[in-house]
Amino acid sequence: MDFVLTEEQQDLKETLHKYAKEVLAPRAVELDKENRFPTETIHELADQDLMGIAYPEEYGGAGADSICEAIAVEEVAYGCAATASILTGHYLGYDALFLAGSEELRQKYLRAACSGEMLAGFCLTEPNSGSDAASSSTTATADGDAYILNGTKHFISNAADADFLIAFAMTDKSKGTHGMTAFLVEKGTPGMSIGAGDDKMGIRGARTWEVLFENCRVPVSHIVGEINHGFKLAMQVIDRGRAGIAAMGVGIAQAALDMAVAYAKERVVFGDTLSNYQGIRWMLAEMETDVQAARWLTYYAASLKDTGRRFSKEAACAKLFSAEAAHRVVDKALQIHGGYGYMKEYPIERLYRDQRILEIFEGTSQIQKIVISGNLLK
Ligand code: COS
Repeated sequence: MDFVLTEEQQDLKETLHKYAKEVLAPRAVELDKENRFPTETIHELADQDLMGIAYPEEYGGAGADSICEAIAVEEVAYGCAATASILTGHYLGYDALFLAGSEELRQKYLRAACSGEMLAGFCLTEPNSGSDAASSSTTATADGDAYILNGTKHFISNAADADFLIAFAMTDKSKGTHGMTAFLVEKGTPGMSIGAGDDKMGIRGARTWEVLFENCRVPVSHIVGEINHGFKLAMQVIDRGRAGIAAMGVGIAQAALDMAVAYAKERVVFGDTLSNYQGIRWMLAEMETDVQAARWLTYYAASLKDTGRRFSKEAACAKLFSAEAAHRVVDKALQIHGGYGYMKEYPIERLYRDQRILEIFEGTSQIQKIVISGNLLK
């Protein structure tokens, strides 16, 4: 057990921290205003080997460990939460291929996704099926050497820009969680179309979309894993993704804390800087404690990703705590900024909006509590 980052992890952290501050943070303002997907930034992330940082080199990844992946997400989120969300959405999009894809699918799609030549998306949520993921009404019906998909997905990250989506559909509705299957659907497949884009409160550059399947024919060779094993696969992928959302929380919280410290040192009230008032100091101390606790829970959950054993509880603990810690930290940072914190010219206003999704996507905080308590009581 070692609480010190390795040299590789520390170097990565420093390099990306600089990139986040100098390049991503200025761009974040514009992405938020324009609700624009940052294609140029995604190419830069690929150039820095981040698109598949913790996946094996034989599949186009960088072969680093999952703590490096958490550090990458944390630092990207430090500069731009929307860009970090695109990155985690990409990992979530192709992770099923890594866990259960055929060698043919891995060689073609996993390799391209890890190296950044292709962008991926995870296509599970529907208008009437979010937390209750098994209540999906998208169907896949066998037809010779293919399955025909019909249904509507929504809130799908990266969808319009993705080269492929891993879509989940019911192959046997009567079997519930044992009747769902995962399919790889390539961009341009007849019958799949991208519907309306969402106008979100925060992480606005990380566009999400409606995806429509209308008699969309997907070859049997594009099934990921086994028929009717898609629900468990989706849950495994989401467990692994939750460590990434926790890392986003750490990055956003650290950014807000740094802004609060800088502001407290320069803002003068009643003849002294804010930093010399005990009320402000106590807030900063609580924020730092939240950031540290979230970071170590996150790195711990991330480290379990590499063990291959199930870590649903630890991932849910990290996601729950980090998302709520980020909420507390950003809220206090905004309070320290006073009226300026409420204004769009200060980035804290955007962080306040960006943070909020962490308590909702990849399982709400309430779902994390179901997972954690379920593990304690089984
Ligand atoms: N890893 C592996 N298997 C899992 C699993 C996981 N994380 N979670 C559930 N399973 C398995 C269970 O072991 C069970 O298997 P058996 O029937 O063989 O025993 C099966 O899947 C069904 O599990 P369960 O009965 O717990 O399913 P529920 O429908 O009750 O749902 C929750 C469980 C609520 C935990 C799940 O639906 C969930 O996480 N929902 C949130 C989904 C989400 O995050 N959506 C956001 C989309 S991505 S932005």
